Amino acid sequence: MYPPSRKDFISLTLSDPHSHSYNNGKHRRQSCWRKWKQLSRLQRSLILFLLALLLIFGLLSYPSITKQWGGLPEREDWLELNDRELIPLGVKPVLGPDADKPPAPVAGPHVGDAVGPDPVLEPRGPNIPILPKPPIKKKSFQNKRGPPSLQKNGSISDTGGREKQEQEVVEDEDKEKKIVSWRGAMIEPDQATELPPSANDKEAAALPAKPANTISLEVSTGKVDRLEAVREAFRHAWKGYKDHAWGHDELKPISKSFGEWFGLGLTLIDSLDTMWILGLKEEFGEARTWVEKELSFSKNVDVNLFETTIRVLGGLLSTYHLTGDQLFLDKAKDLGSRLMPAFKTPSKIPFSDVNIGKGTAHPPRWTSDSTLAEVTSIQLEFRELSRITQEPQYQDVVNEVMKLVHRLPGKHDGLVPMFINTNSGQFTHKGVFTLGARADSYYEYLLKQWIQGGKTEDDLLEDYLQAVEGVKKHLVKQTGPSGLTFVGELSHNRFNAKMDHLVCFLPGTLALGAHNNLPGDHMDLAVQLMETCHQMYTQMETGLSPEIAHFNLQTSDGHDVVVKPADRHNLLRPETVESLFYMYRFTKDTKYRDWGWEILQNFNKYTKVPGGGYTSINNVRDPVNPGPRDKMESFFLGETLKYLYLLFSDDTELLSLDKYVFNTEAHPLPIWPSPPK
Ligand code: DMJ
Repeated sequence: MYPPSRKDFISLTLSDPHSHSYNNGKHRRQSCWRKWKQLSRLQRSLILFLLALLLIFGLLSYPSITKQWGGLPEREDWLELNDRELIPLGVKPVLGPDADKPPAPVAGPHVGDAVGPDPVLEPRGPNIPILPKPPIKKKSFQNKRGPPSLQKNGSISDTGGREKQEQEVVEDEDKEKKIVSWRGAMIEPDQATELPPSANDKEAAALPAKPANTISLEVSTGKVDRLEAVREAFRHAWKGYKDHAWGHDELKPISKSFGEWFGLGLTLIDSLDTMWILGLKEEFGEARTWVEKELSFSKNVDVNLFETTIRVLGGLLSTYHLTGDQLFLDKAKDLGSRLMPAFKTPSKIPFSDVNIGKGTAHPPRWTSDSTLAEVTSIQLEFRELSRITQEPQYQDVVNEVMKLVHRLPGKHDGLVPMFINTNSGQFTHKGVFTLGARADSYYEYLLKQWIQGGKTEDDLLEDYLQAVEGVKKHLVKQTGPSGLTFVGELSHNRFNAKMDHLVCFLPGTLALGAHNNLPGDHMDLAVQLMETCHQMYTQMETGLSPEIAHFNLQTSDGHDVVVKPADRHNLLRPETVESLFYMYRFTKDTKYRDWGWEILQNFNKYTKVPGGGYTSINNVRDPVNPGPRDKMESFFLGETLKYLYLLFSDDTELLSLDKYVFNTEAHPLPIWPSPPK
């Protein structure tokens, strides 16, 4: 049930059916006065005192109440709110003499004739957040990575040379309300994001602002060492983490502080295998020392089963496989056993949260449901833990979940609802189907478990194939203006042309399936969706994708992609570069590399923080003031930079997709050898 809207609330308060006539009002006022006079002086003083108190509280709380009202749609963003204001693509910031004029009307299904002023254009404080990058300290790099089988001599670079001078984000935007998004994207209110002005700031402020699309990006493979550019980005991110958040979960790069989620050094563990793959030995060495000396799971803390499994358990297992270092396996075993209480539920569908110190587990405070993607995307890691330790209990509990979901009624041509109840083991909130938040990695893990296990588990394959058919039948549509293929959502038989950036994992997964001999039309769909995910970046003024895009189904002229104000943020997510990596590996079409290269450059331009770290931003439509959010998600190092590196690497034996399967946090796990016949 939605909370009442501000309009409803006001009309409820003001409209009293018994007070419409003037006379009635007059009589009521007179009788009120008589009653007031009958009260004792003490009673009257008390009432007046209370009224004064109420007035003061009302005045004090007014700004926060209005802010909360403003924030309601964001909190509900997966729940299909259709009344948000939309920003059509192509409406660019108007600078210069036309700045005062309203933007031209834009046609499209979500935008009426009279489009109000673009919220992006609202006046803000001083702009120009971009500064020239300080000179880069060149580091010598030893090209050795991975276990002996992965270590190669010789150049792994595309080319020599250096990246063009980058520019960085240094200034904060207006602060936004707290919203909760998905998968590690707990978006907090911006904190202390303003940096002290420096001489450089002043210099930069004098520069004219350039929208992203006027800056020519270096897309040729001939001039730039793209692999070194990824390493440089990683070193920069790591420097911020090391200087200000060492051993903590996440860096807040603007305020030069840290955020704690589970208190497990999330960024450090998520980054371990990336450092190994990128050949950053020094950084890897210091992180290993921290794992050895400081990392302890014996602490009274509630962790989210899914997030801890994909990031920490997955990170430890993958690092163990790459390095052969027993330390990481010991830590993985310790953590795995501490997560097991989550599965002690009446239905065997695990609870979302576990206290790894106390050995207790519970669902979220407000429900006994678990999220479907969460309970079905921990299998690769638990199954691998069992294989490597020869202790079957981990595999048993997660296989049980898959078996239950496999035979559960309530699917729609293979599509699953977003929630499942831990008591009854039944789907709840039925009728809403998405490939985005809360369901995404269910589909990904069907295919990947099948591949991990040597393509023998038929139920997994059957569910995957059926789901892809369901996606094609119910969720895939084309935009009116240019025929872009996208995956929308279904809500009680009503189609919603909305696609989360999270869905951009799908081209990669479909391509992986086709590579494993699944139907060829999966690859056709992958190619089309990859194009759409690319467009979600290129059609934005910063060249970075919003968190959610809406698509125009009308066969009129107009824009294909529409972004609502609440969805304009970018959290440094990996899904598009992940899919670009798969697409390049399987097609060798260099356009995919060029697309990834553009994304890296735009991350450098709009999200790189001087001194160290990258930050999520508030507004991909505003290249002048993208609005740093002061948070670097662990998956930026764990996934985004890793996939970019693998995309640019010519070494296809570096994590061959016939030998490894990547978990949903980009941690490679081995495909199991087939049992001897
Ligand atoms: C990561 O934690 C994983 O990729 C997950 O599957 C989805 N969300 C984030 C990245 O966007």
